[in-house]
Amino acid sequence: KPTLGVISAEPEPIRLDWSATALLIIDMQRDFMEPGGFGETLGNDVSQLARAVKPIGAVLNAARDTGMLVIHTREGHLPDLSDAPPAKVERGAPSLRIGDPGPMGRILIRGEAGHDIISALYPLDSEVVIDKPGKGAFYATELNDVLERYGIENLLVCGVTTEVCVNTTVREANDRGYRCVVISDGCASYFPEFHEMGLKMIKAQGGIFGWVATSAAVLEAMR
Ligand code: TIU
Repeated sequence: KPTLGVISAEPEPIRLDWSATALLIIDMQRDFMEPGGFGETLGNDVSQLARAVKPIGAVLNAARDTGMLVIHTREGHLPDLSDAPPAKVERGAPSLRIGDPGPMGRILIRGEAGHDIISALYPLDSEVVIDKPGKGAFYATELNDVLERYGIENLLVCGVTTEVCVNTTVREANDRGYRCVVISDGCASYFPEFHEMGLKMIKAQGGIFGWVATSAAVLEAMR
């Protein structure tokens, strides 16, 4: 396996040292992905997210084959909601709010079925799982410590949703000095136009927050 790869990305190709690169999979949780989950109770069309599962699975398999560090995140809160600010809990859901009982357990609460990652992308015991109370994966988590411990400089980022948790995480990562390559077909949004613009915002102005590449381009570079 090569130690260096060049990804055909936008706005320009990027050369990565795979030993300093991690795959970061954002919030592929049942509450966001599956009918009956939190995302759908907010009135969203969860079928829009399903298309990201296969591309993520392909890159995940390649990352596992090469021994790349794999990190999964989950958005959620402690059962007592002590890490859920009222400003967040009050938002969004007229019928079901964070912590309320839902069809897959309490909404966005750690340990509940709906909070867990979908079976198709389920983490291996050897992989890192980061539980985050916010949209960004760095806020109030150990993510930066993990990345420093493994000598990570570059992130392949995918997951849901493009304009919310993926964008927030990529913006935070960019400020912290990580090069982010966002996998375009490995991200999705309930709103197709937000997905498209969310990717454009990252790669505009010479890649102001990072790079964007297809899963096929990432897989080609990893071969
Ligand atoms: N993971 C993530 O993006 N959390 C959200 O709440 N996204 C929405 O688009 N609602």
